Amino acid sequence: FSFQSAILKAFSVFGYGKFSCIVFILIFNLGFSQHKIINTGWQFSEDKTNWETVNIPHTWNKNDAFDDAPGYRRGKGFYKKLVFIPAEEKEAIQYLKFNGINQEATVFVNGTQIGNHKGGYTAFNFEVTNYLNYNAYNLIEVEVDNSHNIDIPPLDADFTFYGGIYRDVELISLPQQHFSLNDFASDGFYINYPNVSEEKASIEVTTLLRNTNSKSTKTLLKITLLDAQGAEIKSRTEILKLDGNTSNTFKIKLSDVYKPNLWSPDNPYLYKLNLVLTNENENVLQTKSSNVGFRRVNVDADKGFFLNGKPIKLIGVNRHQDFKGFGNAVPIELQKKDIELIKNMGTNVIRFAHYPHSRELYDLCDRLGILVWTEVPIVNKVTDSKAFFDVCIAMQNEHVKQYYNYPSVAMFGYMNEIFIRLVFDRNISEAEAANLKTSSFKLAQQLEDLTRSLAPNHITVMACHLNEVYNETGIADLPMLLGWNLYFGWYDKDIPDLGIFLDDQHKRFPKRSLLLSEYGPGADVRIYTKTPKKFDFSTDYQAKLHQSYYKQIIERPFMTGMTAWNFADFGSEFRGDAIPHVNQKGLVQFDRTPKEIYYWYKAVLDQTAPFVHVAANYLSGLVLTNTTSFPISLFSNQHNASVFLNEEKLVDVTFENGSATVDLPLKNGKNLIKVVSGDASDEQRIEVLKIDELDFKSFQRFGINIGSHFYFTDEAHQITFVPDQSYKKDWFGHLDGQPYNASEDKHQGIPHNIKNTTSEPLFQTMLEGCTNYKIDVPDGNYKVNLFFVEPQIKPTENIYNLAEQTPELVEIKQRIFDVYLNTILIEKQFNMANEYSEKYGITLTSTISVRNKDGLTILLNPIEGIPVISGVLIEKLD
Ligand code: GCB
Repeated sequence: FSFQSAILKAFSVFGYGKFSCIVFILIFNLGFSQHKIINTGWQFSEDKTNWETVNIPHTWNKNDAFDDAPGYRRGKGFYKKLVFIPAEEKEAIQYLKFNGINQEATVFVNGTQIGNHKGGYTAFNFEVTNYLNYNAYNLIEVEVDNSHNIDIPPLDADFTFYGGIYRDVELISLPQQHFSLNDFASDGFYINYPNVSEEKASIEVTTLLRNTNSKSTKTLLKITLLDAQGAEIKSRTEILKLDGNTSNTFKIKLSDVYKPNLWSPDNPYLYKLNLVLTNENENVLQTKSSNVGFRRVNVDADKGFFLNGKPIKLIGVNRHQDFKGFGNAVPIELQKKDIELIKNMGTNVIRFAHYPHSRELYDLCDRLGILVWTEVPIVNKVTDSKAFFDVCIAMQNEHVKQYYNYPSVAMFGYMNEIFIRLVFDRNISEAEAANLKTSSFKLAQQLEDLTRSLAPNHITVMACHLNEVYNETGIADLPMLLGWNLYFGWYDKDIPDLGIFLDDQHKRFPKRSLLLSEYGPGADVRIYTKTPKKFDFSTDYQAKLHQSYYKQIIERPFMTGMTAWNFADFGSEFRGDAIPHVNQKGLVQFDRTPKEIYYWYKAVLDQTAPFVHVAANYLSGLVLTNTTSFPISLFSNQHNASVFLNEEKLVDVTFENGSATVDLPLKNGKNLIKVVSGDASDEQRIEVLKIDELDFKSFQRFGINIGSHFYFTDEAHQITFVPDQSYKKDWFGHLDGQPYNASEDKHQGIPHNIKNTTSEPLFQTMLEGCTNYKIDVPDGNYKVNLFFVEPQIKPTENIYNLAEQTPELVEIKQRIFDVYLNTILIEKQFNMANEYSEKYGITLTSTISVRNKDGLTILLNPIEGIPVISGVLIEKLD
């Protein structure tokens, strides 16, 4: 009976949490392992001259990826830190482990380069034992580089490649015999489930045990399986002889578990596997543990996805890891909230796109019950070079091996839209195109083979964009499950074309299993309309598209499921939707505030408790012009509900596809909307301004979003701009002009990334060719703001706006006009392209006195080209 075995006993009786620190303090000298997280107090510099103190997670691009200047700093960043290594650790084997550095890292210890790693989203480590000084400070330096590098994927993608050390850095001390860290920075053991059924399940553990001593050494490995309550179910101890100076592989099988509690999204039952490595005298050398979830997954081309032999429709989201204000350096607790939000929405699957995310999140998916598709960032294009292929193969090895033991991980992927550049780059020659097809296929084949051989309990996946080239090249036949990223009703055709496409694919390729791996329109919560249209960025169009897509997928049993693009808005530097540098297809905003569509998904997916929701979150400040009612959506997982307006019962509604719409006779001022269904209820207060006449009696300011069919609630101007209309007497509207680039296919012509404003949707939509705009205000003094932007300056090319390339924008036409308010000249020879070198949000402000019941007329008098105008805001002065 030794002290060590007493400690070991304590472990098995009380679990590891309580005792680990005592154990660690008392027996470290005897060889116990230790992980230190060294995130604080790093020095960072962009030029090795000016240093600042930073903590990990860190990125140098969290601001410049969102500022007005195009691009973000892609280059080098230097980090350094002093770490004291005590004399007591002299016998230990030491590693530095980096959990995520984007995208290339070169590491130095005390001035000596110890290694280099390529790839920004997987962990790596280096053994540093021989480079450390004991009882002394040691200098760790990391040179990070996020420059474009043709040998590192992703070469190009619709997201920002923030540079920096953005996941934990660890210093690991190990005894001479330990779980190897040398197998692509995995944990040194892999859990397999050779068979899983309701009757029984088996576990096989492959361990890699390293012995750095030159002599062969006897060790004991105790493997214990505990149930969710911590009770021991199975245990096995093996005496293992470790050869000297090498890694030793052992396969150990536990006896079958009968009537296992199977893991699923509805029942995320987790067993726990503990591994305790001891020396001959039973002194603990190292302990490891892992979630165990008994689950079996497979796909059927006609019947969809199967979990534990039962069909399950996968409905969920894609996720990117960045967050407003943080870039990719997001505290892990904040990231975990994402997974909780996703679970609360009722989803059963996440696609971690387009790269492996933090491992803690996969652990949470195990616990909460969310199936996972995880992939490496080989996106848009490959480089046909050995160096690129080598990085890809190493990356997939790291990915599969590091994420292998999470039972939630069902699907391992390796490519996204790999032919998009081939299809959209204008200057790719035919020969280059042919070569790209061959090399991409070759790489895909290698990655497919590798993934299948490494991960026998998983499904291999890949995602394609809408193009025949995936079928022609045969690349689409490689994975076990093929994902299509489909944007019908956005980049392509119309919403109902989704089903037509899928049916056709299923007919043509009846043996393929399919998943809708991406879909969704951009949506800005400040934009809403009664008449949603493609590319208006309204939350209403978002609702329309998602609701229809859901129906179309549910109706098709052959579809394994769907993952919305994207869970949250995310940073994409070159892109501008209604917010610059942000892709706004999220179900929640960049700061994770839910958009209304989030609640609709909850209504159709989450059956855990009765749920109703009033989708009027953003309507406060609504301006009703000449109308008494406004349609408001209600979402619920119930059949029907009662609607109350200002404490009075209005109507009973029935929900279809999770949604119902009521026309609410809102009153001027505060309104309380309430929905009740059984025990569930929700209410929303909104403030409404009713304007039946432009008399400026109950209001002082009035704004029109000229050239637009949608409302825009603008924080900067503290007003909701109302949609435009053609002129009506005693009211307002345009007498001539057309919405600029109104045709649905012309969306790329809408100016993005407008500078000097946060009111993009006000500026982005405009009338072209309007010379005469009338607003019939009563006599009095007014301050008038007119809003303009020159839409032709510097169009940004965006390959994701697939429907159209815009050569006509290259020929910029001159546009000069005089601006009058009634008879007063406000701006002579207004020539925006001449005055501003960039797309600028321009406001012309002037006061005017309206007399003789003239009302207000905005006159744009063309001198050259066609005038444009984006909006007007009128304020009564007295
Ligand atoms: C896609 C890409 C994704 C983009 C998305 C979009 O197909 O896979 O990375 O962000 O489309 O929003 O255009």
